[in-house]
Amino acid sequence: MINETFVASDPKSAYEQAVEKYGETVTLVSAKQLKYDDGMLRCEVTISISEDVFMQKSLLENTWKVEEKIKALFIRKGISVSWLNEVFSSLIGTHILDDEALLVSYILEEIDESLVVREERLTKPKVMMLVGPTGVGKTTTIAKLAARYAYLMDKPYKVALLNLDSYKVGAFEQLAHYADIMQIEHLSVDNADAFVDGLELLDGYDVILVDTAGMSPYDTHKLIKIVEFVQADIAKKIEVNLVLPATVKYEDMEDIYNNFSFLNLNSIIISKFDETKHLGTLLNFMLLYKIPMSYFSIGQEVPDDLLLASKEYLLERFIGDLDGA
Ligand SMILES: Nc1nc2c(ncn2[C@@H]2O[C@H](COP(=O)(O)OP(=O)(O)O)[C@@H](O)[C@H]2O)c(=O)[nH]1
Ligand SMILES: [Mg+2]
Repeated sequence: MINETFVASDPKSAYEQAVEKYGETVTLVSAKQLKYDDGMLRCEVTISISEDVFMQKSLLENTWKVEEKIKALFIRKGISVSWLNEVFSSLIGTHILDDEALLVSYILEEIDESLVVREERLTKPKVMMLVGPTGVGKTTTIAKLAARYAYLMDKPYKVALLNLDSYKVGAFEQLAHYADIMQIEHLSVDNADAFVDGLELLDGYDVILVDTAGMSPYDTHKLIKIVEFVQADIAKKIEVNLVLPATVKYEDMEDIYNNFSFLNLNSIIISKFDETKHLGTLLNFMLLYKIPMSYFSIGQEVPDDLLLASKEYLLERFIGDLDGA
């Protein structure tokens, strides 16, 4: 048998605490009233229980504590309760639930497995269109990608830029400026027919990067116009990449995604990694939507601040934030 003492202002409450913890099988050993150092009178009730009951209870309590603590940590960092509940429910009855370190690494592994990365493929000529709201970094990312493909890969690819960003004053100048520096062919078009002609003109190129009008995800008129481009009758397949900033809140990520998803997105390019150290929201979004990530933009510098999307990078940054919690 094992003894345990419960303290309360009166013996009845102390005994009730014991019953609440171990159930009706407790046996009363002693009850005494004592004056504590703070001058207050308190009752100490000692009970005994069988070793089995004691072990069961403390194991359960430890499990519950670890589980709640770790779940709360991930929730606080932006991971959704429903996703966590699913992971935790697959662990019921395992020892992982009562070991903090093991549990954290199990969750991180689950996150790792749920993320999808799109490999960089340049084996066939392609047209890459970047879409997304204004100011997310489309034009800057196009410039980085152009430099990457033209100059920074194992071999130089023939790169051209095509601009559909005719709405914003100065938009073409921004792209043309980069194109001039890199000595890369560039064109600007403002309707679907000119787009088809433009692509034909650029037929011999390995990669044609298409910059689009920055627009509000609620601007249906402009979105419909983009669809005309995407569905234009051309030989090369158009890959549509949504640029999504790591800095926006979850609801905005959903809005942006939902408003562009009808373009049949091939991948997500995540921008502005450098502007936040909290990546839980983004991670949660990627976990729930399971869209392949292709590139990460980690700053304003062209061409340096661009990385191939990697789970390791994302998780490392996330773990850094968890550790800082
Ligand atoms: N900090 C940071 N700024 C960025 C990043 N990507 C783009 N920007 C900046 O965001 C602003 C808008 O970029 P821009 O490419 O014009 O966005 P667009 O409207 O989507 O074409 C510019 O000041 C860029 O320098 C990034 O990854 N990190
Ligand atoms: Mg732009």
